[in-house]
Amino acid sequence: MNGAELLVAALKNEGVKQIFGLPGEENLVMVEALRRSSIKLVVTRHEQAAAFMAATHGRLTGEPGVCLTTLGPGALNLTTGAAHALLGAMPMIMITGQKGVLSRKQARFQVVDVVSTMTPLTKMAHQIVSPTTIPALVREAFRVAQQERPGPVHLELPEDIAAEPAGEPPLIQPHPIEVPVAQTAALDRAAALILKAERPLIMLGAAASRPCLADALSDFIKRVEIPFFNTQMGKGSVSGGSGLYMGTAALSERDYVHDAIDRADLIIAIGHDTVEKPPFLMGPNGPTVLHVGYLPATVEEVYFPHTELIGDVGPSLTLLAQRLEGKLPKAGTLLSLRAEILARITARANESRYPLTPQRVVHDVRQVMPEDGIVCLDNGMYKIWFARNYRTRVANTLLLDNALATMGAGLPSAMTAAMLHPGRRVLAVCGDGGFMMNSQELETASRLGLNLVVLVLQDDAFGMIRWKQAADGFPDFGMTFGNPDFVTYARAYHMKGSRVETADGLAPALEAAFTGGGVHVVSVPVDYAENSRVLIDELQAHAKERRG
Ligand SMILES: Cc1ncc(C[n+]2csc(CCOP(=O)(O)OP(=O)(O)O)c2C)c(N)n1
Ligand SMILES: [Mg+2]
Repeated sequence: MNGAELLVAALKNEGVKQIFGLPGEENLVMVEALRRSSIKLVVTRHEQAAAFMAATHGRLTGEPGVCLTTLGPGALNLTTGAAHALLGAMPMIMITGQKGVLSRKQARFQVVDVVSTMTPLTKMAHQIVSPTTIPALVREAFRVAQQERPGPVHLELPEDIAAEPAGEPPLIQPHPIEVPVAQTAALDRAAALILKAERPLIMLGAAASRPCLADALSDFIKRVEIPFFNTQMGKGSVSGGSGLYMGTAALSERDYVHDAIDRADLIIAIGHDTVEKPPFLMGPNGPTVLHVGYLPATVEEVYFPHTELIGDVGPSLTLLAQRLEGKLPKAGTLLSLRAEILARITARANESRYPLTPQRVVHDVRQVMPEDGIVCLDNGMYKIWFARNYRTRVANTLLLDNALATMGAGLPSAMTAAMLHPGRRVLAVCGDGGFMMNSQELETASRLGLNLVVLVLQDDAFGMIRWKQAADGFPDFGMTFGNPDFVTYARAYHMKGSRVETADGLAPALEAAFTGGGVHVVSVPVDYAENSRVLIDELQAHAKERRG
């Protein structure tokens, strides 16, 4: 065995089935080792997409996704994906090539210090300097990537180490990671706090979406019957169809869901991660906050929990429910606000206007997506509308990035979702700005034979920034652009494309696209006048109403 073959064997030992990547000449020994292994090489058209795909694999399965690139330019193209996985707590392994370390036959050609570049963007970044270290390094990389708080790990494999004879060293067998359960004293303290609350409210944050947690969390909510809201990344962690869902905090204050948040005397924040835009702002006079998490909360100006319940969240919640079940007559106090909040949020969702309103887009998408269908958002204005208005009923069926909040991840993340769940409908929702950042991956999606619909919201602008520019009183400048004809663009990739031409045309266009199979691009013109009308004017009027 050479170093690369040993690395591939160690990856296989970790259960890796595919590697997303775009190799260079420094990876050729590794590519040859992959060719002769059972691990599939999924070649993308840009390294950033490979990283987004690997990160989404980590997010959806809990097992690190793996990506591979060359040195220098290829490795640097992984940086945004690394940050996306680091802030989003997605387990991922990045393997990059490098010129030889034992001799420098090409001097400094293409050489940059990738390990140093990756150090602040990962949980661990390491150069492999000898094949002997590979079994331990790979095991350590997977342990670190997977362990709470999950995230990316970088390994650099220089080409001469890849080719170096490695012998047949034994591999290190992985074992499950078990997080300790919260201590009895902490459980008793948390239970006492909840038992005396008059108006309790649960908040589900980003870590509530860990794939292994869905059942225990749903069970806890059902047993204690305390109403809940979620952050954007906590969306979908519990059945949203339950009568306890109060809304999603897509804004930090003054949205309708804040009517409940502002009245709560106790917020049980499960899995909140302060990488997210704050779902509410803690202040000196606010409610008591109990933080429930795998790890203690980071203390911030806007988030400083009064007490914590730290440990494996699922089993800890089960123990907490045993202390609370049937003893919370006031659990549902804030439920009286629910009907009003949800009615305000869904107002005018059926309006027949063309171009379509964002509320109508969300409404129609929900109609064509089955309960287990997966919607993957890129980043733009529509993310706020989907976070506020889209109801989820199955865990991890709305994937969005409210941490790095990078544009360009929508299509690659949907491709991984479609690979992992070939039997489910998968929809990427992108703005015309974000779509064009990684639209070349349409070719990858079609080469992989995926069934996937890509909805492009067309406003010929970086709409979100244009809206903020206007909201902040700046003149309209620098945010508009032209677009290709997206139908022709799709056809150029040998796939189907359609354009929504009427107010009622979106749902049928999506339905036809899903029924037709393969990769299909649907473009829909969107009218963002609703941003200011609802998110500024209407919410300001509502705040005044509440004060008065
Ligand atoms: C990679 C990256 N660049 C820039 C931004 C800042 N940004 C956030 S939203 C946005 C506009 C997105 O435009 P588009 O994709 O067309 O969506 P829209 O808001 O128009 O619906 C920009 C530029 C970002 N989040 N990520
Ligand atoms: Mg746009």
